[in-house]
Amino acid sequence: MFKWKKLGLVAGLSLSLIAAGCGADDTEDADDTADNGNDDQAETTEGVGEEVDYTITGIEPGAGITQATNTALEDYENLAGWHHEESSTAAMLTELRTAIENEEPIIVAGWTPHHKFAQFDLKYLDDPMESYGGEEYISTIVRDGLQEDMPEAYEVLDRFYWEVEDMESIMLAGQDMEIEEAAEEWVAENEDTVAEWTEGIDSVDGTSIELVITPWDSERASGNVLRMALEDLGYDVTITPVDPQIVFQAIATGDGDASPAPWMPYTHGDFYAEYEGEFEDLGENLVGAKLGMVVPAYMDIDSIEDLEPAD
Ligand code: PBE
Repeated sequence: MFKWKKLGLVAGLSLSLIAAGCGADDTEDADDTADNGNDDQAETTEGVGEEVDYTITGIEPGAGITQATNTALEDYENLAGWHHEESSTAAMLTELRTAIENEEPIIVAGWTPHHKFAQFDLKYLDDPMESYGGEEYISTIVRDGLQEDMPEAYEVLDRFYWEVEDMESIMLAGQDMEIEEAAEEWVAENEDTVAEWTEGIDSVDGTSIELVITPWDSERASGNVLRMALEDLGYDVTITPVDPQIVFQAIATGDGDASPAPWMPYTHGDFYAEYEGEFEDLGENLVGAKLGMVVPAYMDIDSIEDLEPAD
């Protein structure tokens, strides 16, 4: 369908414009028109789609962004016949790095905050259908009753708030060391910020608290920073990484005490809705998060809408 729209535009160009230098493309488009788009040999060869084998390189099946990418494949008619390769964040990052080293095209499921934006020159493709939502925030949720049971921890969790750059700096440092260590360094260098979360709150005597996170570096960063803030007050902190859906289940059932991991309102919105009313939402701990299709900046494509269908 998209192809016909494009051909229509080409046909609408004035002859003088065509004569002025769109020659090479027009020859191929003319061929496509002539064979009704049914001939394999007449496919355009310079399209980004063909170059990336009509594939979006994705991550873990349980991630919110994996759902969003599947939604995009349904929302955009021009992605007909495209394939979403689900794998793991590590595999996606390896493929991204390899592509960039060879200056090859690649389209990945990507998100902010993430260190890949500090390491590589990347851009988000426009998403006019908003298949990936818009701007996201990350929320802190706690189990019902936490305020009564652990008022000191509740207060820290309620105050916990930081910036995209903070989280990203830990993720980046975590490339060369354990993320726990990177978080410890960040805490040492940002005492004032951490003090805003803990100042004036009474200490406790080894009370156990369980933080539930998702298994990505972004939440390993926030989880470990929170762990240190709570340990500073005398808590004995356990961090449990699980899939996004299980985060909500754990907090709703009280198996876990608190989580700084929900990406909202879109990424984990379905899971949130499933357990809504069974946990307490303490609001944003970070704003300016984002998801989408991400490509190296050298690629000559700006919108998901401009990708060509595979069939
Ligand atoms: N992420 C990172 C997760 C949440 C944090 C964007 C990969 C997800 O898609 O669920």
